[in-house]
This record gives sequence, C-alpha cells and structure tokens, in this order.
Amino acid sequence: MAFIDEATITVRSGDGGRGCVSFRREKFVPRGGPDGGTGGNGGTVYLDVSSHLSTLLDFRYRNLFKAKRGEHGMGKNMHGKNAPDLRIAVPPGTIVHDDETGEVLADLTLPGETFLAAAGGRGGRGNSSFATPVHQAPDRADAGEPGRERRLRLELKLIAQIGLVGLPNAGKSTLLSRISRARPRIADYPFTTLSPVLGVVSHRDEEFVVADLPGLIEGAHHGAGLGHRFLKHAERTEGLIHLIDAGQEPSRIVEAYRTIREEMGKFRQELRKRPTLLAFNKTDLPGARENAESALADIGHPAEEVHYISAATGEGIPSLLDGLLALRRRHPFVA
Ligand SMILES: Nc1nc2c(ncn2[C@@H]2O[C@H](COP(=O)(O)OP(=O)(O)O)[C@@H](O)[C@H]2O)c(=O)[nH]1
Ligand SMILES: [Mg+2]
Repeated sequence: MAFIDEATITVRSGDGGRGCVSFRREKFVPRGGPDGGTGGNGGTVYLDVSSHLSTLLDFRYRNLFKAKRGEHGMGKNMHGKNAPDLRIAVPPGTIVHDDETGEVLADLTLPGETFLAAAGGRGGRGNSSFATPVHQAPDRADAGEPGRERRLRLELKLIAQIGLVGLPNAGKSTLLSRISRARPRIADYPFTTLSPVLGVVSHRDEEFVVADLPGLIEGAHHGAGLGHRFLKHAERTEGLIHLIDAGQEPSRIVEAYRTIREEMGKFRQELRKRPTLLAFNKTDLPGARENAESALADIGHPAEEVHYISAATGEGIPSLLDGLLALRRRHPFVA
C-alpha cells in the first residue's frame, strides 16, 4: 500500500547552432580560404535527484522544460557557443516513464543520480570543415541538428517523513490542513474513513510530508488489521508529532498520552524511541495551557520537545515547525 504522486512533463533539448559559410578577407587576396565556424551544441535536459525535494508538486506549476539552442557558427573559424544544459531537480525515488510507450526509462533513487532526458542537437559544421584539396572554397555548411522532444511521466512513491498520532478528536485533521501547502494527488486509498491523509509542509525552504495516522487506536496492534498498516507507515517516518487535546482535565491528558504510547509499544517497542514532539492542542480554550503544564509533570516528556499550539488559531505553529526541522536535522532520514 503506497501513496503515489504523479506528474507528466515535456522536455525539449536545444537545437544545434547552424554552421557558418564564410571566407577569409585579406588585403590583396580577393577570396581567402573558408573560415566558417561550427555551430554550438544545443542544451541537454537532465533530471537530477535532489534531497531537497520530497514530492512532485512543483511540476503542477511548471511542466514544460526547453533547453536553449546552440549559437550559430561565425566567420574567422569562430565556433558558436554550446547552450547551457537544463537541469531539472526531482525527489529521490522518482521513476521516469516514457509517456507514450510506458517504458521505464530510469529509477532515480539516490541524491546525486542523474538521467539524460533529451540530448542537445549537435551544432552544424561550418564551411571550413568541408575544405579539401579539391574543393578549396566550399560554400556548404550544415544546419544544426534539431533538439528532441519527449513526454515523461514521473511517478513517486511518497514516504511521509513525519507521522501525526493522537486520539480521535485531538485535532490531527485540523492541524494537517493548517500546515499543508498542498495535498499530493494520491492513489485511491481503499479505506476512506480511516485513510491516512498526507500533507506537504513547506517551512523555511524545506519540504517534507506529514501523514495523519488516524488508525492507531482502532485496534492498531492486532496483527494484520487496519491499524497495523497505519503503524507500518509510522515505522517509516523520521519522527512523530503526538497531538493531545489540552481542553480537558490534566488526568485525562495524562491518560490520552499513555494510551497512545502503549499502543505504539504494543506494535513495536522501537516506535516509542522514535523522536517525538509532544504538541498540546487547543490552547485557545480557557485553562488549556495550565492543564497541559500540570499534566506534563506526570508525563515526563523532554521539555525541549513540548509545544503548545492551537490548530484553530495557528498560535504556536511556526515554533512547532521549527521544532520539526530541528528534529529532522538531529535524525536525518535514511530511506
Ligand atoms: N478550540 C479548538 N478546537 C479545535 C482545535 N483543533 C481542532 N479543534 C476541534 O476539535 C475537533 C476535532 O478536530 P479534528 O481535527 O477532526 O481531530 P482529529 O480526530 O484528531 O482529526 C473539531 O471540532 C475541531 O474543530 C483548536 O486548536 N482549538
Ligand atoms: Mg481526523
């Protein structure tokens, strides 16, 4: 069961520059030898894997990529300049298909990997390339080779870096919609009511995916059940936000915290060691912050990883997102 993000893009490499027909002009020589230079190569289009991206969302805003044409050749044997290559950043895990044939062209896994999507056209030869002892003054030059156009379908198995856990009603859905820049288009999820929902968060130039994992409590640890699958998603995250409704008595807050921690532990002990930010939600309600603070004494979660937020008003959320960036830096994700 995977979330699939998709995008179709068109790439076009640059045409090669034309070769030049030109003859040397010197004093007293009516027609000097040929000196037309070769055209420059057109730009090549590459896909580069970048660890800064984790979705294909950017391709919703831009899906046509054209590299430039090479410069034409010039007289005095001057070659036209090659056009710069066009490099398109894609997230790790991107699979590249030929959109027409469906053929898989590349499986781009690791940052730094690169795929040549469309080679630039070669520059045409100028007339100086055609001179032979017999034809000393050729007036022929080649046109540049045309660039190539291709439609590519990109496909990405989305991996959530951050999981959102908490009892029903804690405010997970509200929080996710507040922090998400967009929702990736994900493949149909068979369980509509309990489906984890993904949101893409952009904060201080970093992008990461957050998954709402609502099934945790609904019989999560019972083997092959639904919850088990949700926990499998949790297992692949770098870190968790444990969200608690602070609009209740301190004793209920402590209970809510423990219930979730126990469920995680029953599924897999390691999950309890997953770096976790504790976020007390609904601090806009009167007395909520005080309730949370007094519950915290019994909970014993590390203070630097505790946040007080209101998903409804947005209060405390920038600081929660900063906390997530810091957590990601402390625990870099390895796919
Ligand atoms: N006052 C207040 N209500 C909130 C806040 N966040 C969520 N809620 C409300 O709490 C209820 C449950 O929220 P929801 O996001 O559906 O929780 P989920 O079950 O964890 O996904 C809804 O009625 C929300 O409007 C908040 O920060 N303050
Ligand atoms: Mg919800």
